[in-house]
Amino acid sequence: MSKRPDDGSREPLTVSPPKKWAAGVPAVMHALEYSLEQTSPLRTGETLLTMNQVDGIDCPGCAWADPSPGHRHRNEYCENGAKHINDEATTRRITRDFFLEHPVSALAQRSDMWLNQQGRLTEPMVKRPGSDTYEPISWHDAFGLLSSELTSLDSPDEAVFYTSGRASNEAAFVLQLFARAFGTNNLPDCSNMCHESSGFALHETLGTGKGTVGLEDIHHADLIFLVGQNPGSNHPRQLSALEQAKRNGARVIAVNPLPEAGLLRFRNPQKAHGVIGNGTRIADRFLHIRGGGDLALFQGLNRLLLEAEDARPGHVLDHDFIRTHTDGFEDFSRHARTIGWDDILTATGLTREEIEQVRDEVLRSERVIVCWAMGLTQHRHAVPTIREIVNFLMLRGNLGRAGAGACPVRGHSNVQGDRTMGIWEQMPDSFLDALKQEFGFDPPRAHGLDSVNAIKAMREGRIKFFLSLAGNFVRAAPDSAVTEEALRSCRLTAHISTKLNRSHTVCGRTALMLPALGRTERDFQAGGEQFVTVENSMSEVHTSRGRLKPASPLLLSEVAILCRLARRTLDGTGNIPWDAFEADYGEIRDRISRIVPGLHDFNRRVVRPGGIRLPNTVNEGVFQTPVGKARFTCNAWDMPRVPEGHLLLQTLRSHDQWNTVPYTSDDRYRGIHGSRRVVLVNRADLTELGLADSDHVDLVSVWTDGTERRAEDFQVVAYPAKRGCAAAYYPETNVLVPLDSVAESSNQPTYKGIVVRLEPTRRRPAPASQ
Ligand SMILES: Nc1nc2c(c(=O)[nH]1)N[C@H]1C(S)=C(S)[C@@H](COP(=O)(O)OP(=O)(O)OC[C@H]3O[C@@H](n4cnc5c(=O)[nH]c(N)nc54)[C@H](O)[C@@H]3O)O[C@H]1N2
Ligand SMILES: Nc1nc2c(c(=O)[nH]1)N[C@H]1C(S)=C(S)[C@@H](COP(=O)(O)OP(=O)(O)OC[C@H]3O[C@@H](n4cnc5c(=O)[nH]c(N)nc54)[C@H](O)[C@@H]3O)O[C@H]1N2
Ligand code: SF4
Ligand SMILES: [Mo]
Repeated sequence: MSKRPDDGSREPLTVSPPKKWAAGVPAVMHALEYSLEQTSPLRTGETLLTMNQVDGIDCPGCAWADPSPGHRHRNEYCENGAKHINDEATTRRITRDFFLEHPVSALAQRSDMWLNQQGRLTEPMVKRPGSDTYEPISWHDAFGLLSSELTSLDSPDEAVFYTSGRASNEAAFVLQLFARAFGTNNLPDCSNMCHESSGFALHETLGTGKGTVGLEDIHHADLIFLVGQNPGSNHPRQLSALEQAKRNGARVIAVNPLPEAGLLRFRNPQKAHGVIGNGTRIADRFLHIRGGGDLALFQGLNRLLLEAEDARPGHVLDHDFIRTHTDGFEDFSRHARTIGWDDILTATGLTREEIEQVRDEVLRSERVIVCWAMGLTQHRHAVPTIREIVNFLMLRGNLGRAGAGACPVRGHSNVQGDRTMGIWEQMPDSFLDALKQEFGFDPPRAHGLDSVNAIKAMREGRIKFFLSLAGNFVRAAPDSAVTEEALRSCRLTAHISTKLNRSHTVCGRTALMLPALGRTERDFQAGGEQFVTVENSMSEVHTSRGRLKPASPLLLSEVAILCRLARRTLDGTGNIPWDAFEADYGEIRDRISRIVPGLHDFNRRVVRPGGIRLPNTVNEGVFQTPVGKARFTCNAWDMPRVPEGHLLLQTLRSHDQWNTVPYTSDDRYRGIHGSRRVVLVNRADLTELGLADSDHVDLVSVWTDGTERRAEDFQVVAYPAKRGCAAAYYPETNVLVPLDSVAESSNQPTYKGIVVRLEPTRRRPAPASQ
């Protein structure tokens, strides 16, 4: 049994009732408190006042869209955006002496929170074979090491290049260009673990992997579903958009196994009525669904809509839309009627009346939007679930028109842009052909490795080189112990990062830390001051310009790091002007404009206020599927199978973390303070399991490979979670997620669908060290 790791908890756990509203004045206070702990009032002002403004810094938080230029508030950010930006703008620094005091083996025992709190990385460091300490290395020597490892590989496919969604379009484009010129499509990214299931389902049915709605559509919808997402913590300004939609008469239906604060009521801190009033009710209807029950919910709704059409032919379905734009309706309509109510009610844990009431709301609404996030994508049957949502939208023509459509709410601020730039192990031939034409080399055509398959290949000794552009792969990936062992088997691991994280402590034989400028910082190159571009969840591409002095004179920009590495390694493959790219990012955008459809004249158009909205084919009535139409699909009923005495565990974010990086051990909206090692369980489940509130338990995951995966010593919190459904924080629980437990087709880890049993903790380990 492994020792309980230090999780950074400082206080005993205290629990208060979950909050019934999100934001308001406390949100502003918490943001300021965290910001001032990290940095000075002056720097806080400099970052926050330009955040999300035209010509300012794009928030490095989530991918929610900004209002159009004339409609931005002076403080166009949320509590969490302020925390994210000041976490980067911190005045704390890690210097070379730090690593003398903290060898790698000691850092590996530290919590994710502690590692992040040490501040910004300031110079390149190397851990050499056999050593336990990072030591300084010049950039020149670091590139030498990287390129000699790369050129000594037996095949380019022994290298893996991971990207996290913080990376700018320019850095992402340069990375994929380098990887492909080097000869591999091994370009896994955080999207493999995030919205991959959405991409697969939407591609298959609509011929595009992206959402179809913009902010204006949200404002003018009649009915908005929020399914499997927690906007109060993870997309806080979505609440402002919902508030506006509600003022225009919209109704909101939230579907979630947890009654999240942000789904219930919002007190807008930017408005007087949000500061002193009761705020706006968000969800008019809350469906307390069983985890993994969403496929059955939409199957039930679709069946009810078809039956409503039988009762009133010509009044329910949008026959025009179905006839003109879709394929497969007859098969779907036959199949949908075979899904039985017993199955639907078992999977959802809802009553038939609840689902019928939703049908009535749908029938009253002209314009319907479905928003979703990780609560849908991280299940085994995620792809069929999202396909069923597309069926649901198409039945009443809720696609391709104002105020209606599909809204997968993206996570990282530029995760969507990175894909547009070619960060995908399976880019289509059209993109690769365009690269060939532009740069005169033949990109590899065989699909590369995604995140899960990259770990498997490492485990089998097929990968020798791992480079990561931002992110924290070791903590983001499933099956922590397996992933760590896989990474350690590499000859070289290297991370282009701003802050210290656990991935730096899980080293290949040689390990490199390559510290980069962050988005908040000024970026001067030979061609003058640079800006970068990003794409939000609504396909808007715009600029981001840093304002702060760099954390250290030794930092390089992500683009500079990648261009210098490419120049050292490639020996002239392709006609690629790496020097010119580094000197002036406009040169990169020029090339992008000839490769990515919709980004023509990129340099000129992107600097206009509001930037460029990429065209969405669906909204133009064009469906790029093999049949040239949107496709209805027949999806078999499915739900997670949970044996007696077990619970379905979802692993999720607290209010106070950025993905793998917890900021504090509190989760204000859920009333949890002082510890992240908690598991939220319905009180009736606890009684049935013979457990009591605040008992200490180990979480043990049950998987077909017979291996026992255990996360030790969690405290039980009785919580209004759906019966049978537990929740605990990521990344502490990633150790429980089997590498083979993935969504069908998309290969996305099933972080929200893990079968566990709770075992009383036998022996409480000594308190964690700080
Ligand atoms: N502050 C902050 N903001 C963030 C992030 C962060 O870590 N911190 N991360 C960013 C990233 S990369 C992403 S992808 C997004 C993630 O945004 P979310 O998807 O909101 O993130 P999660 O915390 O994973 O929450 C999932 C939600 O789905 C619900 N859920 C779980 N299982 C099911 C289910 O089976 N059905 C239904 N209907 N609901 C379910 C959970 O109860 C929870 O409310 O947030 C982005 N924004
Ligand atoms: N159990 C479980 N696991 C999950 C999830 C879940 O819901 N449950 N969610 C999944 C999802 S949706 C995602 S997106 C992934 C997230 O996975 P990642 O994107 O890999 O992880 P992050 O925590 O966002 O990465 C944080 C690190 O990025 C670096 N960084 C931050 N800003 C910059 C920058 O500007 N430049 C550079 N070069 N580096 C920077 C810092 O060093 C920081 O430590 O995790 C996935 N894993
Ligand atoms: S909603 Fe997202 S993008 Fe907007 S300020 Fe908050 S964290 Fe940043
Ligand atoms: Mo994500």
